[in-house]
Amino acid sequence: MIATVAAAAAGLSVASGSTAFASAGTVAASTPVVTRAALDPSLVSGRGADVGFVEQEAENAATNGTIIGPGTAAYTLAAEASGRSAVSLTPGQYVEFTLPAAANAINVRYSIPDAPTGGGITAPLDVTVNGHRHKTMTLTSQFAWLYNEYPFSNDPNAGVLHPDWWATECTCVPAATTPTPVFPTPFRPNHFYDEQRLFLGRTYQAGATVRLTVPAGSDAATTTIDLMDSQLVAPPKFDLHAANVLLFGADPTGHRDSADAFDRAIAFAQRTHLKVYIPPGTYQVNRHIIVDNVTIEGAGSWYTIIKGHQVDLSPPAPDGSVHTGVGFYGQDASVGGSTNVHLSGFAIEGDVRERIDTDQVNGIGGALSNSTIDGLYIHHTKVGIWLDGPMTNLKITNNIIVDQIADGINFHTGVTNSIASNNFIRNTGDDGLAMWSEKVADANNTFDHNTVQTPVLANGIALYGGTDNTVSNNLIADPIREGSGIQVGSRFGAQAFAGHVWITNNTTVRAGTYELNWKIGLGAIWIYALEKSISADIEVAGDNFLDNTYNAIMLVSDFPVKDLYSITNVHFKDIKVDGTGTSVVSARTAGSASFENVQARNVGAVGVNNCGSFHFTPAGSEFSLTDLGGNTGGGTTGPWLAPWELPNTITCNDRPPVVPPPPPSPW
Ligand SMILES: [Ca+2]
Repeated sequence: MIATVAAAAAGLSVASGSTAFASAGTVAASTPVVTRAALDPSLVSGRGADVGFVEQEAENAATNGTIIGPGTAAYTLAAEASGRSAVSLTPGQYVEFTLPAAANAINVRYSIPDAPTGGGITAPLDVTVNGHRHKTMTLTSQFAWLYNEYPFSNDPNAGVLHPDWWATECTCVPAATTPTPVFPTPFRPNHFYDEQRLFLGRTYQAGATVRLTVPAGSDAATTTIDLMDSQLVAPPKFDLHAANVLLFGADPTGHRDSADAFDRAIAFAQRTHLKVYIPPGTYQVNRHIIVDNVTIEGAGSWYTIIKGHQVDLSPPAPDGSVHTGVGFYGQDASVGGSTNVHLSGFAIEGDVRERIDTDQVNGIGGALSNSTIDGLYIHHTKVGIWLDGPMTNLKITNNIIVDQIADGINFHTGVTNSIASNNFIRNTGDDGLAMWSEKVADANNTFDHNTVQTPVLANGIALYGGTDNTVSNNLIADPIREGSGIQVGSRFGAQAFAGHVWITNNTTVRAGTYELNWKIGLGAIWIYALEKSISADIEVAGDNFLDNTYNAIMLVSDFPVKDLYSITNVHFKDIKVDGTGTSVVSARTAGSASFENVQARNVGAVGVNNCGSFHFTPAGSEFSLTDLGGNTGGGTTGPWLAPWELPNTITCNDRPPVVPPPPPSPW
């Protein structure tokens, strides 16, 4: 039951023509349009996470509401939506999905307005299945809506947080400008969406209709539905041969704090070499559970919910945290870290509503060597999984990490021989997946077959330094601002890149954001020399860059360091570029790269935008391209890699007109 692109177009036409139908109350159920990252699944086959749910975009469903987007401008509801489009409903309106496969559970991604003074509101959403009222969900914007400059604010009325910082809106430093510019409020609103899971109470077959209706009287002036996921959740798992937390006093109703009971169960399990089992229920935990040499299994992430509220710490903790909250933490690396920890089959529901970088309020933290994290659902924490190494041999598999204040997963400081595979990451407030080689290099790690969607800030996947790391078979969609699909950057005090960097068989779509400070478009992949030259062996092979908002490939050094750092030893091979708003390659650095079998089509500007390091001497650009053959295709300006561009013809135009490409199609 995989719909085609043609069916998707049909779905759109039903939706867009729905107003006339709506007045007669006869909107027909549409053919289900299943997508992955808002694309026909056949276009991303074999890439990204294999998840247990199917995605349907609201903009492809039946509705009497209003389709918003597509649009990529930061600080807009459309840009943060999957596929850059969603459906906005006023009270009384609905969107209706037809199940493409049997399902007993749904997940709704939505946005409702903030309170006038911040802090969020709640609002109802009625769910009917096959015309029968099932339940009213209580939507919330308490975890959405950030404003202003880093590290952001929950106050929509606040003036600029850092008047002594350069602001792109006025192209000035407000505190040093007369008269002092005043920016309209809310200033830089973002992080609009949230998502919520719901059991349907029974299994419905393919063809059943799930209608989401905003009831009359909702406090939300508009309720925007981005998408619905549906799935057939397996029954809960039971383990009778384990240390059951209920026997140690845990409360599955969520009324009493269960943290001490968890500690007792873990201590018993460590003594007796049993697993810890957490049966179905909601368990209140408002602090870190320290884990070492223990296996903790839930009944499944839909059944076993570990949920906490944020707690103020006064005085601050030794690590600087001023809050704590629910999280499973290994011992700190400074005392040796933890080992042999295995966590699986439960949800962590945090309560993080603001970004405080010194707070350890992550879902999983600490140092976890020789360990596994599998099948968790991590929601509303600061970072889903933030490791502070040195540590080694961690496997992170099959997790869903959504609605985070900062990153999805970060390998920070000396994480080695570890892998994150088949994870699904959506709506992070910073990089979806990152390796940050601060102080000590991350080495021999792999991010493989993950899906990353709609990071509202920064990149889908980012490598900041490191040795012999791999990013493979991932699917990355819809980065929104100050980042892009994949970044390889010498930034944030990271150790230099060394050995190889393999970026292989990934697909990006609708990537390449508008860099608000530089006021130029970024590439879907961007290699960025900010603090060091980049000269490791970078192999970019087998990747597909689809529907690139600007260029597909960018190599850049920041302008103030353009004569200090270069990017060399980069090799692109077996690449498909389907649609660029501007060029295929944008080079804004000294250095070189080779290209072999890089096929491009629907290119919106000259194939290579070559600025080099901006000296514009008669010798040509400071950046050279090597044509190793097989580089075909192009756009309205001719072949993308034409002989006249080689090896270093200056073609510098950072802001050419953007030609929106057609939707991606089978190659
Ligand atoms: Ca959408």
